[in-house]
Amino acid sequence: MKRVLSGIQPSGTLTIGNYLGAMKHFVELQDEADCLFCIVDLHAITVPQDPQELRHNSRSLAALYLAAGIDPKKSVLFVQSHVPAHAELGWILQCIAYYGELSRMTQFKDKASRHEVVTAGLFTYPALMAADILLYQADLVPVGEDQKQHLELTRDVAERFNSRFGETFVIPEPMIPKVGGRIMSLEDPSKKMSKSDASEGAYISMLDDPDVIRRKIMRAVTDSEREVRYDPERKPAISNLLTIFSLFSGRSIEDLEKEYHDAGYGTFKKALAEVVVEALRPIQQRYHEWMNSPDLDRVLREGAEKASALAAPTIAKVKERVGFLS
Ligand code: ATP
Ligand code: LTN
Repeated sequence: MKRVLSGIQPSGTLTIGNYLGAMKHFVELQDEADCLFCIVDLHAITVPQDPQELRHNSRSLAALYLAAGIDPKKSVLFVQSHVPAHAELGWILQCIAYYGELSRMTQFKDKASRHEVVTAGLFTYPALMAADILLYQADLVPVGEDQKQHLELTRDVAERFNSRFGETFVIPEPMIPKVGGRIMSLEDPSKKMSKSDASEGAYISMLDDPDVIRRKIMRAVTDSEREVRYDPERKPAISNLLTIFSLFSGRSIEDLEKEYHDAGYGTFKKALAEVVVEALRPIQQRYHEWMNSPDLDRVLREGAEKASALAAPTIAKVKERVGFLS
């Protein structure tokens, strides 16, 4: 069986972009692969986080994973900081990764331009992400399109380590959905939908109330011309809404184009809002059940134990290979 690992930052409430680009696929993969899913709190602190809020966001993300369908009997769900080997391997890989290659990361350049203080951790972030993946010898990493460059770096660092110290790491492959790998902002279809966007109207959170979802969709920007047609070049906003509609309803884009071509944007958006509201309703309900259950903390405790045991042989081998005293 293939080993799968992915991570999400507890840096705010997940958007439907995170869900359609990543989490939905995690749930599907559980039946065919040996999966680990991580709440990457060490990554979250690369930008300032309020301690109280970070604790809440980490629990909340765990509850969302479970509510979306991650089954702790099939997958290992854990918090990154509960397994110290991530930080240990992260440091070692910082000493393998080059300054030059880290400087080329577009996520770093983008985040650095948006924050007043730029920490050293934000810069070396990709080396820690490489550690998350390589520690478990993952074959496949399901992520949204924005993570492609980080995955390439992970592969380069793993190959460099292997050629310098001998075969140690499996070289992982990214797994990026053909449709939904990059859900765009509702206010600016040239930008990706992001949970840390300054404007709430840009994204739909997984926990938004039905009325908020309806309002955000009705206010979403559209394109010139009136027809509902999939054309990402000329009609990026409507194409993004069609993608969201298709992924939540399971209907093909062609089918939706046929039904809504001449219906007008208003009718199309109303139907889309109902599809999103109904798709999120059961997830939101299970989310609140998990948040109020002591089982949530038990799942994370057990997840940390399982992940630590899986990480132990790799971190031991790495330390031996680089020449640390045992
Ligand atoms: P932040 O805005 O706080 O940096 P984010 O919204 O980009 O965060 P992450 O925690 O960094 O979210 O990402 C979790 C997963 O969701 C990753 O696999 C990422 O590629 C995916 N993802 C994020 N945004 C989108 C999007 N707009 N469309 C599809 N997938 C996405
Ligand atoms: N960098 C990713 C989050 C992340 C991740 C990982 C994804 C951290 N570690 C390991 C896949 C595998 C992000 O910003 N979305």
